Amino acid sequence: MWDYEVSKIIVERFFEKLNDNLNVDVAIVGGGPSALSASYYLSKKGLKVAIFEAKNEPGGGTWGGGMMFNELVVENDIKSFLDELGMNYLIKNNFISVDSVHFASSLLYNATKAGAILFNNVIVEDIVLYENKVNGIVINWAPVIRQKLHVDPITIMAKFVVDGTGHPANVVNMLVDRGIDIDLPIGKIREYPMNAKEGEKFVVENTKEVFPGLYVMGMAAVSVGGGPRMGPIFGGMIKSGLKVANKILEKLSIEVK
Ligand code: 48F
Repeated sequence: MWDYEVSKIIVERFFEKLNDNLNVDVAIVGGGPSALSASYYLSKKGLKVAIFEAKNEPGGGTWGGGMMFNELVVENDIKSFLDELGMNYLIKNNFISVDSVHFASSLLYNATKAGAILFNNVIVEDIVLYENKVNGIVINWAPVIRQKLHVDPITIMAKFVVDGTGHPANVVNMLVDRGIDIDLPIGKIREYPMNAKEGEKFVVENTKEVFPGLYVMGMAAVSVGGGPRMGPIFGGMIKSGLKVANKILEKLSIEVK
C-alpha cells in the first residue's frame, strides 16, 4: 500500500517538525535573504530556529535579480561569506556578481542544512505579547488568510522574534497599528527613494531590537528606521542578517565572531 505509506510518512514527519518547533529560540518572520543568512548563522551556533514564510517559494526578493535579469550584486567584503556557503560568483571591481537563482538556492540550502526549519505557506498574522515583551508569533495557513476563512490560528513561542518581512515591516506594524509605543526614528514606517550606497550602510546600522523581544533586519529595518531603498544589491541584507544573529547570540552570552 505505497499510497498509504507515502501519506503517512508526510503527515507524521510534518507534525513531528511542527511539534518540535512550537517553542523555539528564534522565530524568523519572512524567508528573504536577511532571514536566511540570520537563520544559517544562528542554527550553526546551535540555536533552534524556525522561519515562517507566507509564500510557497521562500527567498523573498532574490530570485528575479534586477528587473528579472537574473543576476544580482553584492559588495566584495562579503566574499568570505559566499565562500563559506560554497557559492559561485564573478568578481567585478568592488562588486561581486552572482546568479540570483544560485544565490537564493544557496542561502536556502545552507540555512536549512545548518538546521533551520522553514515553514512555507504560513502567514504570521500576529504576535504574542506578555508584560510588554514579544514572546512569540501567531500563525495561520496563508490560504486561510488570503481567502478570509474564519479559522483561528495557533501560536509559536520564541525567546526572540525577528521581523524579516521586507519593505512593509509587517511584524513591527502589528505593534504600531495597536498604538503600542515603539521607537520609530521618523515617526512612521516608511522607506525613502533609491540610494544604493547609503541604503547598504543604513540597513546594517538600523538592524536592532526595536521592542523587547522583537528585532528588525533587512528591508524591514530600513522601513522602520526611515532610510533609502537600494534595489538589486544584496550585501547589506546578508550583513543585516548576520548582525541580528550576533545581537541575539550576545544576549545569550554565546561567543560571536
Ligand atoms: O523582502 P524580502 O526579500 O526580505 P529582505 O531579507 O530582503 C529584501 C530584498 O529582497 C530586496 C531589497 C534588497 O536590496 O530591497 O527587497 O528584507 O523577503 C521578505 C519575505 O517575507 C515574507 C514575504 O513573502 C517575503 O518572502 N513575508 C512578509 N510578510 C509575512 C511574510 C508574514 N506576515 N508572514 C510570513 N511571511
